[in-house]
Amino acid sequence: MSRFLLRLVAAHPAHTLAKPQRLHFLPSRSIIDLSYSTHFMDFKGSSIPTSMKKLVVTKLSQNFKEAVSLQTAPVPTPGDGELLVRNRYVGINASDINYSAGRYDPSVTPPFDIGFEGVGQVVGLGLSASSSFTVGDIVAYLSNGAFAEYTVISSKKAIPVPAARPELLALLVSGATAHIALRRLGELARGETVLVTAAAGGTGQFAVQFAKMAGCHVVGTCSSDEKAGFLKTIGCDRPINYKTEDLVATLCKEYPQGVDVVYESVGGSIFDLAVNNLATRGRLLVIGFISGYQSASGLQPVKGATIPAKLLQRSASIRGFFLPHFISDYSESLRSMQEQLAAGRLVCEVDVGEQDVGGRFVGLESVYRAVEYMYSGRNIGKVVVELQPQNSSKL
Ligand code: NAP
Ligand code: X1H
Repeated sequence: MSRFLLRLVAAHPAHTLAKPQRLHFLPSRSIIDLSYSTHFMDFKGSSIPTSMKKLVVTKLSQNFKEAVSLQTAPVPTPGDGELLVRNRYVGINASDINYSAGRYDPSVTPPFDIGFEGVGQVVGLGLSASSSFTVGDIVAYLSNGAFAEYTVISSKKAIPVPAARPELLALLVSGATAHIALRRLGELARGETVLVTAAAGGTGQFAVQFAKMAGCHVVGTCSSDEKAGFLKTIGCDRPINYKTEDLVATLCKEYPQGVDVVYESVGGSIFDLAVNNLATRGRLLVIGFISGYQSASGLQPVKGATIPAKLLQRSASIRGFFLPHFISDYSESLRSMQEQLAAGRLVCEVDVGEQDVGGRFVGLESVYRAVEYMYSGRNIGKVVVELQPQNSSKL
């Protein structure tokens, strides 16, 4: 079994075996008078400040800079069954701007926290969480409010990992989306042709690799020759740089029978192109429509009226996929991907902005730059921001 095996705690009760020393160290902030203090100590003596920086949505907008402000806030206290995590890496997702626009839950009003995923160190525990975790553990998680130096998460959402590695963030949302969507909705068969759009991005890179592993011929779209080169290295049979090659003409010429499956996350004219190039009994997976997210509606017009006729004529189908609807597949999916990563069979490309003019994405301030970087189409792999709180000594 892999040393880096990811486990969902809730799904593995064996992990809840308590070590005796875990039961009597909790830094109960509720009984410490912090009014004259700037730090309190956890039981291993690491220093936790009383205040921290975090990103907060203060105004609903798809313009991330306008919607989100960097604030100073008290470091939160973990309640019963919760952990306080000092974040080391946080993941950027295209949908961060759907979140800041309030599209996820229109009933939620600002201010609210943002950021879907993080990896970091447990620095405090609420009561019952101490039976599963100890201070110093490294955990990855999918939970709201990751764009903060410290985040309180439910211990049920904490995935124990041996080290804080940015590659883990690539698996949590991006990898799991490709793995589960292709498995549940793709119905891939050996020898079929799979088209992946935004193929060199966070989730696209995994779709390319999983389709290849399923014995398919993989076509991937991207916006630069550097991305096309990367796609070759991960097994993409036919990278297409849509900036230098005519996508419509290339597909018509090289795939006249159409493609069997499309992993589609761009939307608009690329969605139309995908519909037009579906093979008989083809499946178009709607993973997202990033080309629309920066608009007021979040949508990008498509040629809707012709879709039913085109599907009928080819017995083709369009299938939507949203990761939270497949949570029952999540634990097994992460386990499988972790095993593949450890065995060297899966590439988790991470982009921490080294090629950006502003340099590496370090610190919460650079989340703005990282979102902008993604939306200007420059990332290769998963966009990740590194956080280095002043008191981070163990990571
Ligand atoms: P990503 O692919 O790492 O980055 C986005 C990529 O899309 C860019 O590198 C760029 O690649 C392209 N792009 C950026 N802005 C664009 C624009 N305005 N118009 C057209 N193309 C643009 O991002 P990600 O976080 O992995 O997300 C990719 C897609 O997957 C999004 O649609 C997202 O919503 C979706 N997603 C869905 C789920 C789900 O549960 N359904 C989960 C995760 C992600 P190129 O220009 O090189 O193609
Ligand atoms: C309850 O199910 C959902 C599904 C999607 C609730 C909200 C959304 C949403 O806001 C999203 C979304 C979420 C994740 C993702 O990777 C892509 C997208 S696109 C999107 C959306 C954008 C504009 C809209 O008008 C509606 C939904």
